[in-house]
Amino acid sequence: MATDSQNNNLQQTVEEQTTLHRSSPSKTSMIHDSTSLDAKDHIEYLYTGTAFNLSTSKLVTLNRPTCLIILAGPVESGKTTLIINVYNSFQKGPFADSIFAGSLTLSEFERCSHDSRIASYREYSTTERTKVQDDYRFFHLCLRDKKPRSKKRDFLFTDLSGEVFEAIKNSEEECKRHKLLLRADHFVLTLDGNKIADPLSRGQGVNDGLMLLRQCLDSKMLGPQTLVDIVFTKWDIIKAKSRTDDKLIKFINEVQDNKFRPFLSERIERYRFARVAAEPDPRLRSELKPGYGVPKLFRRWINEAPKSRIIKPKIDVKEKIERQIDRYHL
Ligand SMILES: Nc1nc2c(ncn2[C@@H]2O[C@H](COP(=O)(O)OP(=O)(O)O)[C@@H](O)[C@H]2O)c(=O)[nH]1
Ligand SMILES: [Mg+2]
Repeated sequence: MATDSQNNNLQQTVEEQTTLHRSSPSKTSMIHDSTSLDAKDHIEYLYTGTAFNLSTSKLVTLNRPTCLIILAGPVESGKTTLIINVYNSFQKGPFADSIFAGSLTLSEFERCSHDSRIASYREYSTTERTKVQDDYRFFHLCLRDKKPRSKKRDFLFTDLSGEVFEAIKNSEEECKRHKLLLRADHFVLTLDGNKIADPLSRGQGVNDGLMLLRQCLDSKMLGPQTLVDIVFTKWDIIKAKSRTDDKLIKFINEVQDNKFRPFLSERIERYRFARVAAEPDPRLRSELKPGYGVPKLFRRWINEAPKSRIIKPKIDVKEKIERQIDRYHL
């Protein structure tokens, strides 16, 4: 159960992130005035839909069991583009057998996908870089199964800067500071396809990913039950490069079989590999479509849950609550 001071903080942050709108004496409020006494001081909270931070994410996590997906990887490895591609796929209709049922971070999705949307005006698209921030950032998606009368399910996706993971990789102390890791349902390690395509940086690209995973496991911030995905991003670049570099695909297969598998088999119950191209670069004239490999990966996140977590979510709402916002009133 959240303490009083946590509730105070939460209330304050929710208020900071909402637009407090007092209705002006317009026609509408005059109608209210004549029908209801309370309407005189009518206040509406309009949620702004920006990214959640740790406090505001409780708007979702205190409400329903929520699946937390941590996207981890170096700067520019394609973490934000991956989740934006998922959001954009839901704009077109059902995606990976799921239906979009809402999001409390809609304007954040829109803001981040803005660059991709106006790609037609530019030679190629790019996702805005995630800024280094002290607080965590989350995207929220609420989904339903395609089957009729299925329940809504909530998902939070981290949108953290690669610098955070660089620090975690290099320091046990820093790793232990990020308690959020203990709550992960899925830990998704992104390996930058652009770096791996280049013979000069591919070794380092792989080793950085291995070191990050090792640090999280050695520090016991991830446990054997955490579901881990190792994702080779920007597969369009790898494919294009492999036309002239015949060692590249062999290198990637060896990395999977000889580096990740022996290490992870001992420490993790379930891990998988994925190859995705969320936003292929049109200049490469790749045959891969935007979102290549994403549905398969996304299905794992929505269909598989860990047997247990190191930290169990605390949901203890005793009083009867009429409106969601009342949860945050003391
Ligand atoms: N060619 C190519 N570029 C991509 C792909 N996914 C992302 N990018 C680009 O890689 C850069 C970094 O992506 P971003 O998602 O911001 O990385 P993050 O720092 O890990 O969040 C951006 O310019 C993206 O447009 C992809 O599948 N193919
Ligand atoms: Mg980012």
